[in-house]
Amino acid sequence: MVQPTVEEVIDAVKELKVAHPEMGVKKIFTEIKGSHDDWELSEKRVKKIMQDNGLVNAEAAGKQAVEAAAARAAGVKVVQAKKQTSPEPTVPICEVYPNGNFPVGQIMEYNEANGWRADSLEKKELDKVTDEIVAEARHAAEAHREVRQYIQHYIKPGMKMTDICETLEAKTRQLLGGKYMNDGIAFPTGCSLNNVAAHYTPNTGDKTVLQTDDICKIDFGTQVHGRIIDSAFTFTLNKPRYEALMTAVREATETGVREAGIDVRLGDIGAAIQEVMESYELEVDGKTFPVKCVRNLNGHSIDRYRIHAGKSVPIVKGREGTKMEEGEFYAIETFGSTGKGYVHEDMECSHYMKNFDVGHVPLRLPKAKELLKVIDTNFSTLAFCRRYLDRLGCKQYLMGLKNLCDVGLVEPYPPLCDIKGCYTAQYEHTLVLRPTCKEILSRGDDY
Ligand SMILES: [Co+2]
Repeated sequence: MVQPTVEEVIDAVKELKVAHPEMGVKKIFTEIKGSHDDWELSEKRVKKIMQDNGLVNAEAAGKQAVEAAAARAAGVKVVQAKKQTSPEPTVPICEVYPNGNFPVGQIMEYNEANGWRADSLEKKELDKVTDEIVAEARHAAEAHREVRQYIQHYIKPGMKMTDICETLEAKTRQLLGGKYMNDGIAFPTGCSLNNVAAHYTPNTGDKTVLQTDDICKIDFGTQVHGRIIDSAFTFTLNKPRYEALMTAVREATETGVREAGIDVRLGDIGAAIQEVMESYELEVDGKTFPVKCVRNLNGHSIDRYRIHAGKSVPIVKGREGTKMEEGEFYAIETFGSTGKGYVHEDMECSHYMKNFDVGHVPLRLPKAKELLKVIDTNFSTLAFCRRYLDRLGCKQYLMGLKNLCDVGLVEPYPPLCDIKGCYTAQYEHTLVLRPTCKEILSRGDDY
């Protein structure tokens, strides 16, 4: 008989916990004795070692053991997780989840026709193959949740929009920074106000201040290795005034999220969204307005480093017969308006993005060449705004930028506005159509 070391006992316990996380002390002791008949070991000692090493709590110990075993198999040292700070998050997300087990989004089962996928062995195998990609998106999603809950507490009446955006972006950089393109920022922080539905972020020098009666769409993106989370909510300092409009849009987006699925026709999703959205009205300053879908805005498929990957998800009924497919990522976003329900480009442009498909274009203007190099290095095909160029130290770049737009290398995305005096709201989630289930990556306890 030999006396096993503490480490040997821990290893034996963990091995059992991997397969049977629910196993208690008594059973574990019996099992160990069974497989190590030369060990001189008492149940009391096993119990003590388990207690001392946090292996008693069945679920936690099981999960810990699974992670440790997986890490050992991969030759990785298990790193101690840091705790996120609150109410202001300051710890990089990768240090809170050092073993890469980022929080899973909300899981929704597919409807009847695809119900079989949840239990299909083949689909489960496929799920494992794509798990690494999904893990990157979950990493970005966790940053999104932390940043948005922080900014909601940070915003106070009288703040400049510039301050709100820069604080939000600095927080993303802190939580994702260092390793990823533009420090994990996927696109500029939208903070479109009132009749402006999308694509407004202040340019340098913009002194716009958030007013109590403003209704602001905070639309920002995070990304890890190009896996983008595109998610938005509506913010106001006067909730009672806009409650009905915000509820309409939140419910409309939820409808889109619920309807999305493999083989679902995009047009059918639009019809379902419209029905919910347009069942609401908003009474404001003694006048009643029907809530309309903004019919020329839509959700979209997302690909790596590509915010709009080609498929659009309409938010009104139509004839779009294209279907969603397995493995696709989608941003489901809806916009409600008390105006025309139609947006046009207006105001100074702040958003720009390199055209994903365009190849080499010869440039004559040295300023344009110089700027293109900055864009390729810092943003690649991710969207950026003028403030990002300013903070990189670019000077007098507007001519060069115009040239890049003129030759089609870069696309400008000006603010999108409904008629003056109206109000618009937006909610948006990013989801992935996994082989076995739908995962709402950006789901949080706020929306
Ligand atoms: Co979007």
